[in-house]
Amino acid sequence: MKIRLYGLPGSHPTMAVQAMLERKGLGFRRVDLVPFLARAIVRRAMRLPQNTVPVLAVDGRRVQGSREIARELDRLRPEPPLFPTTPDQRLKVEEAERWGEEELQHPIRQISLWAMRANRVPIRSYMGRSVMGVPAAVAARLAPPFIDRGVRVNEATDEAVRKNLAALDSMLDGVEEWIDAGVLDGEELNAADFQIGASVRLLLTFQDLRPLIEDRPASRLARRVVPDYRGDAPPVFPPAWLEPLRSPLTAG
Ligand SMILES: N[C@@H](CCC(=O)N[C@@H](CS)C(=O)NCC(=O)O)C(=O)O
Repeated sequence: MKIRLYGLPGSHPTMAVQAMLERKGLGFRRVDLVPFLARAIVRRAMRLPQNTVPVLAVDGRRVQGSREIARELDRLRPEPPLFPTTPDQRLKVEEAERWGEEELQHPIRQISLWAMRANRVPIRSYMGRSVMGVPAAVAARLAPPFIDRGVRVNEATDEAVRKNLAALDSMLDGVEEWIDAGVLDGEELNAADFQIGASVRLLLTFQDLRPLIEDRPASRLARRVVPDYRGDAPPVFPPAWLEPLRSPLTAG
């Protein structure tokens, strides 16, 4: 079986799928596309309905979207399972996974894109050796206009990012309620752990966010899901935007 994972440098849903593939012990090759060009490649060349990554190709057959791919991986290799077998428990994991994809993933995408536009230097650190055959050092130099477009398309405005950072504490509280309830961070990692953990793990690559969240159970889960996440960004967010994370009880 030949498996390829198409992604983007730094992409958290791509990392969620990568971690699931590794957990399943499935051999694969990761191919990172050029940001923004990926849209045309995925939509036109691959003829997929959405213009986003991750895309998994299994012997040439393509599956798009982190949630769809999780189900495909369970079909391809049932053990260890990504979803619980009891219907009641499965529903809970599916709800957490849905929230991770629909509610958590995008604010974190906006935060990351905003940070990459504010300081281009760390872009290189999020890349592997090459991006679509272009050496990473060159790809990093070419990246800024693509990042700018990503910022526009994803509406990663100052206002949105400030709002997302203010909401982060309560989002992580929600993750921790699921951990307490045994839906997340159980003995066996499930699809929701990967979906949510990879997103929180991306936040931990930002030096100014890291000390504010790293001791939280949600961050411990994130490191369990993805022990090593490529990328490291120096402080970039205006201190006032981080205030709600420093003193969550007085924020608002
Ligand atoms: N929510 C979907 C979509 C993920 C998504 O939006 N991926 C971003 C990268 S994190 C993307 O492909 N963006 C296209 C681009 O920036 O050109 C999933 O989990 O698969």
